[in-house]
Amino acid sequence: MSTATPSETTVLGACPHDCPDTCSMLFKVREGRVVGVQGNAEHPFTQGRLCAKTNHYQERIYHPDRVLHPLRRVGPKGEGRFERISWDEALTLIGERWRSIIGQSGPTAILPYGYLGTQGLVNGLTVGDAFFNKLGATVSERTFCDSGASTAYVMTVGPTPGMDPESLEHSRFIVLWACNVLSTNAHLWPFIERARAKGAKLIVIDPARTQTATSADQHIRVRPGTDGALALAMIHVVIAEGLVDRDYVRQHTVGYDELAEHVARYTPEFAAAETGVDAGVIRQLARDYATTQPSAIRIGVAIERSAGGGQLVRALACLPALVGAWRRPGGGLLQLPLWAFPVKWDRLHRADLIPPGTRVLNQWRIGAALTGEIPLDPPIRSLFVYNSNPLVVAPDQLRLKRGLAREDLFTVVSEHFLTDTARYADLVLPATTQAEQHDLMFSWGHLYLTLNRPAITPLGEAVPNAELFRRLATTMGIEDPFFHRDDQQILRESVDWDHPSMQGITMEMLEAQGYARLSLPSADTFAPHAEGGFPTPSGKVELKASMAAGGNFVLPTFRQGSNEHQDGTPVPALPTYRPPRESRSASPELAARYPLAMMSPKSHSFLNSTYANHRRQLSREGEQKVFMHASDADRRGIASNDLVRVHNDRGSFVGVAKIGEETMPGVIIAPMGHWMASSRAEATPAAINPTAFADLGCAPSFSDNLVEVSRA
Ligand SMILES: Nc1nc2c(c(=O)[nH]1)N[C@H]1C(S)=C(S)[C@@H](COP(=O)(O)OP(=O)(O)OC[C@H]3O[C@@H](n4cnc5c(=O)[nH]c(N)nc54)[C@H](O)[C@@H]3O)O[C@H]1N2
Ligand SMILES: Nc1nc2c(c(=O)[nH]1)N[C@H]1C(S)=C(S)[C@@H](COP(=O)(O)OP(=O)(O)OC[C@H]3O[C@@H](n4cnc5c(=O)[nH]c(N)nc54)[C@H](O)[C@@H]3O)O[C@H]1N2
Ligand SMILES: [Mo]
Repeated sequence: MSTATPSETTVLGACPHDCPDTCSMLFKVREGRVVGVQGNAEHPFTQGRLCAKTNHYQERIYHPDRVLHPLRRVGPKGEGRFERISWDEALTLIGERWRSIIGQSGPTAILPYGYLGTQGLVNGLTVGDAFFNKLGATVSERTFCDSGASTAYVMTVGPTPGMDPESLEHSRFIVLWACNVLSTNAHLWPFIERARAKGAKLIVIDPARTQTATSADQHIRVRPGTDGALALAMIHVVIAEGLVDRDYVRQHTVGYDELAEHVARYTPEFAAAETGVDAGVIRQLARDYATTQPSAIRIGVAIERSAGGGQLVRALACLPALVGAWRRPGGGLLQLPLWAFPVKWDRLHRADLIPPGTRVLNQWRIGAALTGEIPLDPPIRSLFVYNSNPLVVAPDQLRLKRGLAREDLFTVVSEHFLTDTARYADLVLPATTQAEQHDLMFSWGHLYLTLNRPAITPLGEAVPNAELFRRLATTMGIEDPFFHRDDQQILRESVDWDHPSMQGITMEMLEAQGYARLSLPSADTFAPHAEGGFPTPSGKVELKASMAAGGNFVLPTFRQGSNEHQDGTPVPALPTYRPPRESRSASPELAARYPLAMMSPKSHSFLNSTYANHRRQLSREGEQKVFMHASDADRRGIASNDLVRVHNDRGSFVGVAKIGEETMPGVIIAPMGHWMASSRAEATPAAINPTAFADLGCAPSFSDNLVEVSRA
């Protein structure tokens, strides 16, 4: 803690959010109160800036609607009427209900549901896993985010950090593919700009004309979910025109000959018909990408969200090896630098405690699981939600709402606010914000560990998630000291401090400086695969993937345990185009009824559904928008600012039409994040999103979604 003025102190913190940037955040504290926050100017990635979401983080801490005490429902489910009770009463109630449910139905009748409300190693993704595994609850499979792309990436290049994001500054040709950097990864932008100042060209591939796209040198608009055809046509051109780095391919890849034969069919003309991109543009893109070295591809999480999303990422992971982009700093593929962090995931989630044979339920299926449409024996009798707002982030909203309304379902939600989901709870438990808790953050967008120190004492009776699970362990009579470790102990035991990439990094140094770069070469010299050395079974880039032989699987990072749950679905060993499941070519009958493709990307001012109840962010975002192209709007007699109903067989929601060039013909965009409670007709895009998985890693398929729009 360093003193700024006699009355004001600055506490080194870290942004808690599920975002690649994981900013080093300074809390300004006066008389025990956070009076402001700011980005840490010393942090090489944060560079003194926060974002539209977190610039006023103190407004979240002291928001008048914050839940600060345990609450018990007094009205009907969903109405949101609660009375204050004590922690003792709340825990006693949970203990009684769970013991009775376990006695009658067994522990799998309890379903945990958590995601990334906060991202730290102490209070984040895995905070409840050990407890629920010990209890024997149903295992919640979490494939919300990047599970498909990660599976494809690991199948091709292995779990490598890949490019250092900061080394983008040395790139000469940068492709942002399904990635809205200026909104979702804003602190990467300065590195891109530095590269451009040195002459680099920036290409954005996105159906939407985002701010990122308008800031680029070239914007290539593809129909959602057809990118696989484009990527494979790029490989086709690179090979057909002799632009392959033969030396690199010979030394560091396997399966080249088979790939070359396989992609013969994916001509630019084929891709043009699928994507809507001119064949000449595709040829030029491939040539420039291959010949302007070092070239870099940055993929967004949105890349995976269609039936062929996994195979698309397979193709994209092949490209840098084919053109030798990995040879130099600034070349290669940027996916999740998360792979660089030596986190001891097994010590966090303790999959070893899962009783053999325990059932697994994917989080996308929660609606159908709660309503019984997925037959479960025993049925789910209790739901425990933390770090997540499933009513807004999971698909199948209407079914989930029905499931949550079940009188016999005992639902507990740990939250900052009475979210849509929390309104259906029997008990709501108050959670601390980042200013009130201790944590250590990895990042999935840069190579720094960041420590968050508590700036203030918890408000009201709020507790950090880690404390919540210590209390629950006591309630359920779990005495094993593992479940009663304090935050410092958890924090120390979550990282492999002896790992080479932790050399020179100590807790003391983190406490003094707030962050530390992993012990890796500097971004100016970091070219991890200049000499190959890929962490795949063959040690090479697997253009033909040996891991495909095992069928579809979910990486342990997204599902506790290992790959024993491979479902045997055949996975092509060579990257293969698959059109969107909901498209004219794959489902003509559906496309006749629902001719428009919908995407629901991130909102600029919200973080998923977080901040969608803050006046500042809500007034900036406005109400739910539905972007349409004029050609689609005219045909339907829709004018800008008309209320429109977006619908398909799964459901509907209402939004305000915005007509213009933000989107392309045939595609509508409904940004995600608004709460049901503040939406018209109490529904959001989640009401019509599909529950179908993408081809790899059980990823969502939100960009593979046909709809119709009419005036409301
Ligand atoms: N402001 C803000 N920042 C965030 C978040 C947030 O909610 N708000 N969420 C955080 C999280 S959890 C994540 S996972 C990341 C996500 O980061 P991104 O992946 O960058 O986010 P999205 O907005 O979902 O999608 C990016 C772009 O992909 C486009 N897109 C969608 N489908 C396709 C497709 O099939 N092909 C192509 N070529 N483009 C497509 C969309 O139009 C969108 O402009 O952002 C993180 N950062
Ligand atoms: N339509 C559509 N749906 C999507 C996506 C999309 O692009 N489009 N993106 C998907 C992706 S990539 C992701 S990552 C998921 C995100 O899904 P979630 O991780 O569920 O995201 P949030 O909506 O931010 O919900 C997090 C909740 O946790 C609460 N919270 C914050 N901190 C704490 C804490 O310390 N303790 C507790 N107990 N609670 C806390 C917040 O108040 C918030 O309500 O959504 C997925 N769903
Ligand atoms: Mo995400």
